[in-house]
Amino acid sequence: MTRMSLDLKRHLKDPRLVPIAEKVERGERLTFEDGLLLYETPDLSGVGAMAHHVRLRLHGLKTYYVASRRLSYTNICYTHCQFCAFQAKPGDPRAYVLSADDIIREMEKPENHGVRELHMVAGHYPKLKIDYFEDLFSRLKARFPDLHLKVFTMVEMDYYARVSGISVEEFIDRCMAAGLESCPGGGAEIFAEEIREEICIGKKEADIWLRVAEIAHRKGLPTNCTMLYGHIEKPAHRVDHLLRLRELQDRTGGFLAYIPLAYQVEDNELSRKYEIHETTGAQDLREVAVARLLLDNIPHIKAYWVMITEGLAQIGLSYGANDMDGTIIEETIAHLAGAKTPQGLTKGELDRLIRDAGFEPLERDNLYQVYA
Ligand code: V47
Repeated sequence: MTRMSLDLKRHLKDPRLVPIAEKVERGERLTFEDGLLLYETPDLSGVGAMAHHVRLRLHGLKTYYVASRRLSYTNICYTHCQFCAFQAKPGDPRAYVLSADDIIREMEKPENHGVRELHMVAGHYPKLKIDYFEDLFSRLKARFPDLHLKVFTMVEMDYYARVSGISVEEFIDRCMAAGLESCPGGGAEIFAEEIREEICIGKKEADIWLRVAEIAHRKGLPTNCTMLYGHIEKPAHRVDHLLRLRELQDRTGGFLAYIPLAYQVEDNELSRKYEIHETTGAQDLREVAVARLLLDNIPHIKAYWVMITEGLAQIGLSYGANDMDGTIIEETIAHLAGAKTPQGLTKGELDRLIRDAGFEPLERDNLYQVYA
């Protein structure tokens, strides 16, 4: 037994965690049952200590963030996700679609100078077809050659390929040729079918998300992955979700980062139908830690300050997270559903949050190369 292993076990209050700690120290893979116990144990700080051990082994104190801008080209959506407060139906006074000119004009504004990553996800609107995206990406790249284009959930790519009458493979090839460089991790929600039937009528098949991610990875298009937690799902659904991500990553290696998404309860059908409370700080920290422990093959775990608050994201850095996401500038999906955090943070603010928590802040690009 190494000295490190003695140290790690000293942090455990629940003796049932000892075999898991031994596996963590040996770098051994955790099982479905281990995952359930990590959710069930009252020993949150023990789970956190194990996750921190892995975080230190992988990244030391290094903690990344990116100068990013969020934007949604449309909020019109024909899919019915019960948890979403962002979508608008055609005819709704809030409904909008942005043209390529609108988006370029937006990115030219002084507040967007210095942005290195443009992160776009949006509604499922059948009037947008492949030529809209090819035109948008090629014009953005012509105007801002160094801007990284991180666009589409896996479900969006499936949808827009279908409405364009082409295969997902062709859709990805053409978007990549026009400038698409990576994809965000949204839209995965919870893979378990019985939960999807309740929370995302219209995108019931989890396999679509996983199948498109696999195609993207095989084409050299890196993506992130997420899980929406804190609604009607149970721990077994969360473990199942994480292990399905791990299994795909074993085969492709294409996931860069995992982001646990805390369900925001306001102004959506799901919280009108069920009595659902906001996630607690303990729940949020446990999600970060369990992910770090189960997802042994995904390099980066984000503490997403928008959904769990800046303060908790700082603590999340000691529970397994090594990435604070980014500056964002204007966030709508979480804020329309009740998030009380700022719309964006400056690089200086992110730097201070990370440093104050005892970690080393590093500005990265989308592929985790650090800017000097
Ligand atoms: O796709 C929608 C989810 C996602 C709610 O890849 C909700 O770097 C909580 O994907 N409460 C958008 N979640 C956010 C997202 C993301 C965030 C940060 C980083 C990255 C990344 C990706 O949020 C949506 C959907 O899955 N969502 N409504 C809600 N009420």
